[in-house]
Amino acid sequence: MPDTSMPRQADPSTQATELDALVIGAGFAGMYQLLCLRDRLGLSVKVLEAGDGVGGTWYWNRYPGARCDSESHAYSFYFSDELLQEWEWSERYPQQPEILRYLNYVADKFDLKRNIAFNTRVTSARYDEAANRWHVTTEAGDLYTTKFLITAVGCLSSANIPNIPGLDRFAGQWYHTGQWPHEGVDFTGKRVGMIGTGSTGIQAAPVIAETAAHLTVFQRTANYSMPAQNHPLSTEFKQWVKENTGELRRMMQSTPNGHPFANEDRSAHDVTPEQRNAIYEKAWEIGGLQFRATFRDLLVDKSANDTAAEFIRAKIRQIVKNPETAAKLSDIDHPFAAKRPPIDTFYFETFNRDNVSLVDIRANPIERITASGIETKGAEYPLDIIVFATGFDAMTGPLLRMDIQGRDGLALKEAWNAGPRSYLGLQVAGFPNFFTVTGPGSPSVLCNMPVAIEQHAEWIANCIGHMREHGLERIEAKAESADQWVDQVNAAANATLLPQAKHSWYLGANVPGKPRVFMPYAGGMARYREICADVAANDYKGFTLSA
Ligand code: N01
Repeated sequence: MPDTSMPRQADPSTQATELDALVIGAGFAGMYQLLCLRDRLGLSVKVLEAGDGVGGTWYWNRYPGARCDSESHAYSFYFSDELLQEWEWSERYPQQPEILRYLNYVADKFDLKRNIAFNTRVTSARYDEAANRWHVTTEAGDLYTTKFLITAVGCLSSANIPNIPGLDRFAGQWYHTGQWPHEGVDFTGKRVGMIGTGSTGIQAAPVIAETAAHLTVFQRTANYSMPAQNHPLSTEFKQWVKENTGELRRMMQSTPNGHPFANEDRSAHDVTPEQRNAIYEKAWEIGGLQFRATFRDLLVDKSANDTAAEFIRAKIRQIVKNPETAAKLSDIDHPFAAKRPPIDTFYFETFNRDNVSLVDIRANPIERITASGIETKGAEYPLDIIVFATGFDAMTGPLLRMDIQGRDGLALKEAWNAGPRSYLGLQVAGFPNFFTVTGPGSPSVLCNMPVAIEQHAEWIANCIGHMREHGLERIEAKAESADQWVDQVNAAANATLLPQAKHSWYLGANVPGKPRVFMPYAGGMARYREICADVAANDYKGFTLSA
């Protein structure tokens, strides 16, 4: 269960470690940022990582069924041809243990671990203007000072555990999927309650149901999901990937979502209903996120979107045998893909099992947790284990849980009290020499993450390289550039149906009290890449650089 102990205070006599760059987090982002800064620029770099191994999201999210929804050959680093030739994925969608093995392989191959301090959680970072240095403190009281501070803390790493009255009195076990015990959880013969039906809950339910005596799924918002159609990869496919890495890289860098497939250039209204149905049927058979790419207007035209939404609702009603359960599962209140679309392996089929039931907590909300289970309006559910698949305080949560203070003691929490304001999702005005890899305002979670991460880490390294070449010591986003960028982020979101999902974590709507701001940049990764390149080519316009 989560550790809620207080951080220790820094001992003022502790000697600070001096660095050129300090990176927080050792997932995909922190590892590659380290490599770029250490091996390409020759900087002294340290990565501080709270876990006892590399992996970031894949280190923490060990829940049953955890699997990536990008295809394995795309969910890879593309910076090293040698690595691409060496590594072979076993399945179309890689499972968490395989991704963790991959990241350890990368860390060992590039000798990254020697510059990573594990079990080291950063608690605060303060900018000292006179010295142009950041002072970073860890939970254990270690001190670092660094010229550049780079967060690579992930977008989905701050667990959202709902404040349901009575949880402290629950006599059974409870877990959040994003803080899953390394030794696993034995569900055999247990009555399990799972709250949450996002990508995580949808992946976990079928696996938990295999061993639990009974699984009760507590659903607040019904969700779309498409079959992953996962399968082992053939030798021929693995060979094809190795022979086509250049083309795959080019494609992923030129598509809006960073996947190696393009959106079809046709409207859902260009075809007859029969043709459309056949297209959806084929995409359903292929499985995965390609379903979203069947027509170019699914995310921008509600009537086009309705055709996909209704196809999936009909599939749910077809798969789920109990009509009442099918009705609850298909009563979806938002456009298809306006929330991140989950992909699953037999999620809806799971509700045909005798040991699985669904509770609609929109109609009958959870009132409390008792010593013996969950009480909703009008019913009691005795449980041995509660699984919170309730998601994350996304994008801003991992940054704001650290005490980050920029120029004149400005706290990031204060700067962002009405929602995140960042230039390109890379830098915040008032926080010199501070970069956020895949920060709010960048495409990040709307993109295949390794593609977004490689672009950010390289951009940041190139920027620091440029500063060194030109004798520049400080870079800071201008406030007006951040304001204009926030307007562009809002405009990009408003040109789509994405803001119509009222309960989405893209909007911060899943965390009570969080400002409702659409956080990721929805203008597409390819467009964003061009904007960032243009900024760099024009003397880092929008930033103030000084010697
Ligand atoms: O989290 P979520 P997630 N009472 O926020 C419910 C990535 N990911 O961990 O919709 C009751 O999507 C909440 O209900 P509602 C991926 O980007 C990727 O599932 O707010 N219920 C919702 O049903 C994904 O989008 C992969 O009404 C509460 C659920 O909990 C992101 O992570 C796999 C509640 C949370 O869904 C997050 O996914 C897994 C409350 N108080 C995750 N609070 C792959 O690569 C929340 N909920 C495949």
